[in-house]
Amino acid sequence: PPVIRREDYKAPDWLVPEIALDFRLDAERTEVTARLYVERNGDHDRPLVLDGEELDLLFASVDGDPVEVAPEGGRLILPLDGAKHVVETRVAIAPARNSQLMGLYASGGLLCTQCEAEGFRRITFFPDRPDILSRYAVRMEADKTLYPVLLSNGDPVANGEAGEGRHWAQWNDPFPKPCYLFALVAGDLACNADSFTTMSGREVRLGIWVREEDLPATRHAMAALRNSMAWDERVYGREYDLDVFNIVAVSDFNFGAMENKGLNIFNSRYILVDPDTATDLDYDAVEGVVAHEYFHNWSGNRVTCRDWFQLSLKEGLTVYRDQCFSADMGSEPVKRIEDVRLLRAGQFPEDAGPLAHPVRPESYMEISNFYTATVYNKGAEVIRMMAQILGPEGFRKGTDLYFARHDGQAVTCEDFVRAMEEGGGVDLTQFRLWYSQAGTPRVAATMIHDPEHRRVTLTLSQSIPDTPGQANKKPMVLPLRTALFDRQSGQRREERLLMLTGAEQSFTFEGMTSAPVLSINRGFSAPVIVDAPRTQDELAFLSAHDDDPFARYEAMQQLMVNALTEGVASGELETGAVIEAIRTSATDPSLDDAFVAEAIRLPSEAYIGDQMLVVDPQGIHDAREAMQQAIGAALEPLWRDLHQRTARPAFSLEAGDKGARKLRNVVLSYIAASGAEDAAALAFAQFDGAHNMTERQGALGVLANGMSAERERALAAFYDRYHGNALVLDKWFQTQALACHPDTVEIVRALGRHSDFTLTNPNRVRSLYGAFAANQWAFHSGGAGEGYRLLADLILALDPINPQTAARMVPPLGRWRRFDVERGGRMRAELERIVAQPKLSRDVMEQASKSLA
Ligand code: B3K
Ligand code: ZN
Repeated sequence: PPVIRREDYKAPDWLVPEIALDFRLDAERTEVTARLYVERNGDHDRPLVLDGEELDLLFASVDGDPVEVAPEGGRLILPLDGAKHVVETRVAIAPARNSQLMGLYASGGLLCTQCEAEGFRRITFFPDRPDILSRYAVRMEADKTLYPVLLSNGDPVANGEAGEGRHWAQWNDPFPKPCYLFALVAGDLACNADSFTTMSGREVRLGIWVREEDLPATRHAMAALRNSMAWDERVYGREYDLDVFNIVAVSDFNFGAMENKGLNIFNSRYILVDPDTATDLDYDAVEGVVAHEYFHNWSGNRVTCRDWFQLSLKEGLTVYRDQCFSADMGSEPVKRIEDVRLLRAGQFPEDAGPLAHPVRPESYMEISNFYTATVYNKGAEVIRMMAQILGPEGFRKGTDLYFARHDGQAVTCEDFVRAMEEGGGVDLTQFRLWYSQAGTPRVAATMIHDPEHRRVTLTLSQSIPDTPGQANKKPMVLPLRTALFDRQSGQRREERLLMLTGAEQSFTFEGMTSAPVLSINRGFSAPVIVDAPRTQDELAFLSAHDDDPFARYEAMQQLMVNALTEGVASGELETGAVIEAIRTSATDPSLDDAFVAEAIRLPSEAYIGDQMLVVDPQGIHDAREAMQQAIGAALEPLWRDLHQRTARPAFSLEAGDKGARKLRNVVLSYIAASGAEDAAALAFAQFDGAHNMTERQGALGVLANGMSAERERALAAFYDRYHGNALVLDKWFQTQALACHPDTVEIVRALGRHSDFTLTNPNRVRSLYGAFAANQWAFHSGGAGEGYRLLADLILALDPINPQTAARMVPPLGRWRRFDVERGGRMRAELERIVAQPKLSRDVMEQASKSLA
C-alpha cells in the first residue's frame, strides 16, 4: 500500500464552502445526492478530485449540465474552468452490506454513520480531508415505520410527509465542519430529553436516543453530559454553540464513540449503565467518554486538524481534558493511578515495539491504525506536562489564545504549541521534541549525600531508546516533581519541579544532615521510566509515608515488582516486605478504600513482564500466584474482616460505596488465593447475593480463575440470567478469556464457536479475543503456539468483514522480540502467515508487515 507522509502536505486545490445532501434512505439501497459548491483555492489549473469508495455512481453534473465520468481508482476527477462551480453527484450505497462499519451502515434496525477518519467517501464523492470545512444542509427521507426518527448535525429546520408511508426531515448545521464530523441516524428510537442553560443563558435541548427499553439506563450518561457542559464553561470558558445536542447509542461500533457535530454516536457500552448490568468501571467509562466526546466540540470541532498527522492535536488535548474532568468528579489520586496504569499497559509497550511512532506520526499507510495509545494517551501526557510547566493561569491563557485564534480553522500541533508559548510566556522549543521523538525516555537517578556540607547531590541522566526509523535522539524536557524525605523523622523537604533538559544534570539540596529517601516523578509528572536505586526498605518507607498519593502507590508497586522479578530470576520469592507493606496500607485509617484497593493489588503479569529483558510468562505467573497466595494466607483474618466491612445493604454510586466495592473485590481475590477451604463458597455467595454488577463480576472473575464446581455453576447462572443483554454477555465471554485457567486456550477456541459469538459485532470480538491476547499467561502458554494461531486465525477471518477491528488484534503478535526464541519464532510465523494472505486489507497489512520488521 502507498505511504502517506506528513512532509507532503499541500493545501487543497478546491474548497467546498457549502454542501447539500439528500438521502433516500433504505437499508438495502440508499441513494445519496450531493450538491457541492466548490471554489478554486489559489491560482492553478488542476482538476477537482473527489474521493470515493464502494460507491455506485448514478449521475453527475457540473453547473446543471450532466457529465460523463467514471471513477478512477474510486476517485472522480473533474476538470473545471472557472473559479466557482456547482457539482452534483448521485450514488447508490448498500448500508445493510456494510460490515466494515465505516460510512453509512445498519446496526440493529438503525441506520447510522461513522466517518472519521475517511468514511465520508463511502457515502458520497467528496474531497475527504479534514482541512475542507463546509456548511451542511441535509435532507433525509425514509420509511416512517422503520425510521420514525431522523437525525443529523446542527438544528432541525423542517420535516414533512413524503407519501407512500415515507417522511422527510431537514437539518442544517451553521458551523462549517470537516466531513469526518458528518453524521446521520435513522431509526425507531426513544429519547431521554433534558435541557441545559449555558453560561450566556441559552437553552440547549439535550437528547439521548436509545431503544425504548434502554431509556432508564441513560440517566448516568445524561448527568455526565450536563456536568461536562458546566465543567467546560467553568474550567475552559467554553460554551456550547448549537440549540440541540443529541447522542445516539448503537450496538455495532468500531470503537468507543464519535464526536460528530451536535450528534454524537456512541458504542452503547458507553451510554447504557444500571447497577444490575454495569460495573463501577463501566459507570466511570460512561462519564469519561461522554465528557470526552462533548469536549471535542471545542477541541476538535470548532478547532480541527489540518491533516491526520495532527490527530493528537484534538485527541491528546481532549483526553487530557476528560481525565481532569473525571478527576474533578471523583478521586483525583485514584484517577491518576488508573490513567498511569493504562498508559503503562497500552502505551509503553507500543513505544517499545515495532509499531512505535511519535505523538505526531511522520507517515502512515492506513490512518485508522494511528488511533493509538501514543496519539491519545501519550498525547494527553504531553499536554499535562505543558500544563505543569505553564501553571494553571498560564495554561488557561494558552488555551484561551488557542481557541480564540484558531476558531473555525483546521490547524496543526505546532499551532497549539505556539499558542501555549505565547499565552503562557514560555519557550517550548526543546519541548516540541515530545511530538517528534518516539520511545519512552528513561531516567537514571543517583544520589550522593555529603554529611560534612549537609548537602545532597541528585544526578539525573536521560536516554531515549531507538525506535523504528529513529536513532540517536536528542535529550528532551522532562519535568520531574521531586521530594526528599528524612528517614528518621519521616519529614519531607519542600517539593521541587526539576526540569531535566540535558543528557545529564545535577541538582543539589542543602541542609540535609542525613541521607534522605528519594521520591521522584511524583504524580507521574513525566511519562518516563525512572531507574532510581532504592532499597526495599526505602520503598516500604515511601509506601507508608509519602504524602503524594501517586508516589505512595508507585513505591508499593516498585516494591512488589522488585520482589516478583527477583523471584522469577532466582526461583526464590521474598514475600515478607511486600506483606508488611500491604498490611500497613490496608490498615491505615487515613486512606480511603479506593486508594487501598489500588495500592495493595499486585501488578499485572504483563507489567511484570515489561520490566524483564525476556518475558517469562510461566515464571511470572508462578511467582505472582505464589505471592498472591502468601499475601492471602498471611493476612487472612484481615481480608475476612475487610470483606465483611465492605459489604453494603444497598447500592449507591457514592464515592465511599464505590471504593468499598473496589476493595471488596481485591480482598476476595486474596481470600481465594489463601487457599482457604471455604473460598469458592464465599466467592459464590458474593456472586449470587450481589445487588450490583461490580461485585457479581468481581466474584465471577475470582471463580473463573479456579477449578471449583462453583466456577461452572456461576458461569452457567450468569449466562442464564444475562444472555439476552449483549453488553453483559460480553462480560461472560471476557471473564473466561481473562481467566488464569490451564485450559484457557481451549475455552476461548470453544467460545469462538459459541452460538452467541459473532464476528460482526466489534464488542463481542474484543471481549473474547482482545481479552485473550491480553491474558499473558494464557496467550503465551501452550508449547506449540496454539494461542498465537488462534489469534491469527481470527485476524484472517475478520479481515474481510471488518479490517479496522482485525488490525487492532495484530499488535499482541508483534511483541515477538520480547519473548524467548521459540515463542518469538512462533509469533513471527503467524505474522508471516498473515502477510502471505492474498487480498489482505491495507489495515492488517500495515500492522502485520511493520510488526515483522
Ligand atoms: N474521534 C473518534 C475516534 C475515531 C476513530 C476512527 N478510526 C472518537 C474519539 O476519539 O473521541
Ligand atoms: Zn477523541
